[in-house]
Amino acid sequence: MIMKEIKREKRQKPLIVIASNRGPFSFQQEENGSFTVRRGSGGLVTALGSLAERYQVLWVAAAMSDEDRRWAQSNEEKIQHVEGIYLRLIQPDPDAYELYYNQIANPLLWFIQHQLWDIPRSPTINAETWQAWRDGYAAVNRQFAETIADSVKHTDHPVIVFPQDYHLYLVSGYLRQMLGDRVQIQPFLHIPWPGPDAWRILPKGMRDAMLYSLLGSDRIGFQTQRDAFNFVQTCRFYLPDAHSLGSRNSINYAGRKIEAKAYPISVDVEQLESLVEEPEVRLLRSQVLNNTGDRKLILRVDRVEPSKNILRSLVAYRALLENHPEHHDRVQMLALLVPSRMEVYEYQNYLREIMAEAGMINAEFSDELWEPVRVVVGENYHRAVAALQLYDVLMVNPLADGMNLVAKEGVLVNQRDGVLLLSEDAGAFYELGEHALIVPPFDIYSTMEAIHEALNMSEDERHRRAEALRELVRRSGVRRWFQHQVEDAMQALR
Ligand code: GDG
Repeated sequence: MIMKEIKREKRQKPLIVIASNRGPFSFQQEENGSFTVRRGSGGLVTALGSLAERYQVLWVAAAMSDEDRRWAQSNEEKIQHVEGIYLRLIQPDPDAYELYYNQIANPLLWFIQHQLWDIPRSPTINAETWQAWRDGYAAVNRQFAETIADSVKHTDHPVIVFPQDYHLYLVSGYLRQMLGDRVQIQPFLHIPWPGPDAWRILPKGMRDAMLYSLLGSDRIGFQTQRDAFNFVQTCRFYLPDAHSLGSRNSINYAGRKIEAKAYPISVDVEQLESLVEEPEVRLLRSQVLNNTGDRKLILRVDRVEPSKNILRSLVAYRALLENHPEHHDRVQMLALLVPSRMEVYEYQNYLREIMAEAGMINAEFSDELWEPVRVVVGENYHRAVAALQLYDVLMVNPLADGMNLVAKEGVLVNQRDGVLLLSEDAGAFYELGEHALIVPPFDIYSTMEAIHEALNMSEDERHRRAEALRELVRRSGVRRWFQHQVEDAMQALR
């Protein structure tokens, strides 16, 4: 019924299918049984907002909570129209989902792609890993593909499917088997794609399945050229029948040409520029200001995540206070940390180490008026945006990061001509690096020197750099990011 509706409506327009682990909405059930919808904050939701007027959009995602599941079960129709988007939630078997999410995607793939393994000790691939791969990762990916195939089977529109990120590497292959060439398949990977060496950790059976599946796509979107290039090299290195004929940006496989292309993600410029005017953000801004006083603010905003390299920035800050006592009582470091994967031992432990290091810095350097570093753990996006307006130095020093949106948000909303300290291993480096101070993520000495340089930078230079950065972000934007991907897929449909 709903598919017939999709069919009648906007007849000539392509149907865009987004597939992602987490969907754009969450549901809450009220006492009277009805559901209220809460819109997620991800960039893709925003990007689609404007596209939904021009295209039909179907979003397939996994139900995240019992209420999401109840919402999905309460509807006779499998696909519902919610805020301009058609939505279909899959309900994986909880055991399969656990294996897919907590055994393969988050520990194994995330750790390989951010190169976080301490390889003399881990990982150990054992029978459980293989079972998690088959009964978890592959099974849930197949369920996504089956759901997409079922949702589009009656439409005569051109269909473009955009599977998102490392949770769904096997969707392209399954979909190609199920639907043949009648769909365009174009995954986008939000996280880094490392070179061939990093992938030796993944056993050949899993690696081949993942790479061959991705080669079932028409083109694959990455954050940077570097990721796209690494993907091409990985395929050439491991797959004897994948070639790169006269191009660094595509693979020829099974008579088809699969493009690897960079689409750097960005932020919602309009939304952020209006958010900073909201009363709640203003209030939080004055709280941050009260706390910092007239000291210079060195800020970082991250999930508690080892790849963000929070600990080394604290160590570098300690080195600054040791080597440059002129900054005592003139600076404050503020780390706004969003809890993430707190059930995982490595993440808990990482947070403990951060708190201990911050505590030691305060123990050593504070006086009755000055608290050298504050670490605030909790979720508050408005507070993050408020603080980003006030930094003198923004510390973005990840070991590996697909893009890092904090860097882009920061330079857009900052009001103090603050200086961006940016790791050369953040995707954002390729767009913003020219006007930032570059910090090599492992090098604490250079990081300390960069903080010192930023704190001493002339107003003119700060202004020049900050203006250039702001303009770069203003000219991009998340709508354009997605529009480029849609245009490329449309081009191929013609
Ligand atoms: C992955 C990739 C890639 C901050 N405080 C809160 C909060 N934030 C916002 C930030 C920013 C977002 O969360 C974090 O985005 P990042 O890009 O910095 O990092 P990841 O979460 O690792 O994102 C990354 C991104 O995907 C997009 O492709 O750039 O490389 O790793 O917008 O301002 N959000 C909420 N509460 C807070 O307290 N909800």
